[in-house]
Amino acid sequence: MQRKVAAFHDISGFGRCALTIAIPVLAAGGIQCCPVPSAVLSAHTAFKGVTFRDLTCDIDAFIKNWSEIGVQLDGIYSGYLGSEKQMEQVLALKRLCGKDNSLLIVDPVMGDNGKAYSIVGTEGYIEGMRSLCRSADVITPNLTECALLLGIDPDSIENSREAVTGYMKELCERGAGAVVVTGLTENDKVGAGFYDAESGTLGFLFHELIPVYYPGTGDLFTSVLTSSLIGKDRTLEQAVSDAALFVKECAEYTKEQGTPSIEGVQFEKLLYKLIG
Ligand code: PXL
Repeated sequence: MQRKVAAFHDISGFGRCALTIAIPVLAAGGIQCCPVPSAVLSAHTAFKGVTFRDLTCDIDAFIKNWSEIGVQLDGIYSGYLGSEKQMEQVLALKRLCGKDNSLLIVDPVMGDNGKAYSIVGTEGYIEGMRSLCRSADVITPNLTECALLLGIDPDSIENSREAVTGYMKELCERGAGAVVVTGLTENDKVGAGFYDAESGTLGFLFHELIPVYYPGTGDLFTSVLTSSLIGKDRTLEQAVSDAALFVKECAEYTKEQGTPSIEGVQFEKLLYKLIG
């Protein structure tokens, strides 16, 4: 049976992030992606003057309708959320439409490079994301998001394997099933750490750093991870490896093509690598 995953993210018309990445990547992995648009923006928020329409008011009825028409999900994958209330709506979606063994994968999108995104207006938003992460099977914060979740000043978060192991274990103690920390650096390499509390699996994976910052690579990483875990029954370690490799290949290709970094990575011509 083909698997179904709800992708609860914004749709940003320009700039490659959120649903414009999740839908094609999950589809390439053979999954039926069912989008729940958290907000509609003209472009992602690194651009100037973007429009923003929050869709929180529509989502209770949206989920109620899915439950009435019998939508049964193998996974719920959340990313950029438009409001605190949406964190509860992600949980309601799992309760009402998730199969018994459905996976909740939460990318706690809140910031990058030591800075919170504009959507993170209040401590309530961060507290809501902490609470959502406590119910998740897998969370994929970058180091900035790790700091926000743990209440550490993002400027003093540490990048060492030892420190990141401690952060991952603490996030699992608070309730997450497994944690993948993205965007780590080590000797001119970039990579991720992963820890699964149930199996005790702990590891780090690094590869060559492509020296350009592209927005949306976190969304690409977690979309590939979700596609590998749910669509291909890969282990956490294999899924982290699939995701890291694909992001690296897309960044390398985009750098060769020389498109503006603010437009994100060109993943479209490489999607075929995710098929099968
Ligand atoms: O890539 C995360 C993301 C998702 N959605 C919107 C964003 C960003 C990052 O800037 O602006 C709207």
